[in-house]
Amino acid sequence: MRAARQRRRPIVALESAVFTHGLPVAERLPVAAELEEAARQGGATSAVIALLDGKARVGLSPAQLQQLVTAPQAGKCARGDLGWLLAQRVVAGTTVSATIHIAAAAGIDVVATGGIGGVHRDVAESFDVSPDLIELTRARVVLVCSGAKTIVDLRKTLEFLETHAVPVIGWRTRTLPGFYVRETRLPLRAHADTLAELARAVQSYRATGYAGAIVVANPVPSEDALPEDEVERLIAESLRQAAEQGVHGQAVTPFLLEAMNQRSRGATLRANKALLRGNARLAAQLAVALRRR
Ligand code: PSU
Ligand code: MN
Repeated sequence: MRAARQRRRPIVALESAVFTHGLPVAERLPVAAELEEAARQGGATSAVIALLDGKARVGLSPAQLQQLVTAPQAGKCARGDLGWLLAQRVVAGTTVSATIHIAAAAGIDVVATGGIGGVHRDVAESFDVSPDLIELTRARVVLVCSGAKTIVDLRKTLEFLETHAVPVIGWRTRTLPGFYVRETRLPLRAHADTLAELARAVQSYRATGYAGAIVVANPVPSEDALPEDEVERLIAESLRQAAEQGVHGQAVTPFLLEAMNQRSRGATLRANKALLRGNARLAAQLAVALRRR
């Protein structure tokens, strides 16, 4: 990472809550290695962002990565937790909101993740809106993702971004991807089919003074995508199971991910890993294209 910076090589920052909370323990190190390799194939150096020993780290050594994924009680750091968790000197994975804040402060232009948080289905009662959406309005990065996490209300999430003038550009798609699903019925107002076109759009946002995030929406690779009705069924069944077992708060997402993975006999995890690799690779290619211009 330091060498890449000194040589001004393209860098892609990676979100780390996926390594502390999003993936089963046995998958974490292998997936981290796969994402590093995907970014390298795309032409960039990857830098995992996480909190270790009271510091916000940008790029981890193999030993630090090991420490992150094996920490028995790793924190999940959103933007609003940052100061507190740093002061506590705990090990924590950073969600999109904290990751893009730290990346922008470090001067990194492109960040990759699986899915952003969003507006929750029960927002009218819960008021649950992910801080990811707020931070996207003010962190100067391009964020490559495959939509939002499956359990949120995608339509409301897209409306929120539109209201706050956060651009969402489809990568070779005209609709918002639905995480495990390639297409939804939610049309996007911008889409790019080539890296040059995408890089040009990013630059024209910057040239007109836009200093927030630009979301690039990259569908899960077709080989590993799931049909929409199947995903809806998996979510409904898993939500019911979570309610029956009284799971709530921060435990809900990991519970649902595991329940869906079991019900789908591994298909959701396969799709999750495939989209993470695809996003790291596209983010790297875009970092290269932005550097060229
Ligand atoms: N997408 C997933 N699973 C996740 C996340 C995204 O499929 O666990 C993580 C990301 O780190 C994202 C965060 O930034 O969830 C949003 O969490 P919340 O809804 O608590 O804001
Ligand atoms: Mn929330």
